[in-house]
Amino acid sequence: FEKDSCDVVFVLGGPGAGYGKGTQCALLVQDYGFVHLSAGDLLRAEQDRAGSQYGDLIRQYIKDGLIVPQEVTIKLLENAMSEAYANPPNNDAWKSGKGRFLIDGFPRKMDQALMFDKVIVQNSLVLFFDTSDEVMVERVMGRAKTSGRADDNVESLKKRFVTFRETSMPVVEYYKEKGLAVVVDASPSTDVVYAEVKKVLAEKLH
Ligand code: UP5
Ligand code: MG
Repeated sequence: FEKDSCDVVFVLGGPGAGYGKGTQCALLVQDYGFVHLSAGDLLRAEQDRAGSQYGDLIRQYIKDGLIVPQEVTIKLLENAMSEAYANPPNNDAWKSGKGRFLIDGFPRKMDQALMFDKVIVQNSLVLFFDTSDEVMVERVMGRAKTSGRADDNVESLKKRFVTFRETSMPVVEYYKEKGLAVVVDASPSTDVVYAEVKKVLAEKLH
């Protein structure tokens, strides 16, 4: 696909379930015509795909709260982006011929960020959801009752916290230094958070 004609917004937030990335992305898709790609969802789908050579590897990394090697995730994203260009959504944003993507839960490690910039698109914006550990634990444990996710439990969550602090926060700092990151407080209710998201994005999106 045409790499110049593409807007990408990365959506990042704390260690696992809790910052409501997925929830906010669904709202943004409705209002702005983004195609939403969740790196975690793509990895879970690949893990469950019959015949995938990466299934066991992905399962182990996710359970341990570790970042799956970047080649796997970038390949899945690239495929999904190509697919969106082949079957674009029928909305104003895409009619202009420009692709618009929300990439949720990625990049979580510096090597992914640098590789995405190099092989896919540069100067993506980052929407960073910030909140306390307490809020996050409460939300993930709420979701755990119904999510069926192998990493929605206290043990995996602890590991995801460590990975977030040590591995993913430097990525957020990197984009902040480049003036490409906006921070939103994800502690209030979904509506309040979303109002703030729209405000900060309006200033950055064209
Ligand atoms: N909720 C949300 N917002 C709320 C609000 N404002 N008020 C009250 N409740 C709110 O939300 C979680 C829960 O909170 C929901 O029940 C919601 O109702 C409530 P959700 O929108 O699901 O949160 P989200 O941030 O999307 O959480 P998610 O679990 O998807 O984030 P993670 O970042 O942990 O998970 P992800 O799927 O991105 O990654 C999982 C694993 O995949 C990683 O740990 C890693 O092992 C692997 N991975 C990679 O290796 N590489 C990648 O690039 C990406 C992932
Ligand atoms: Mg999610």
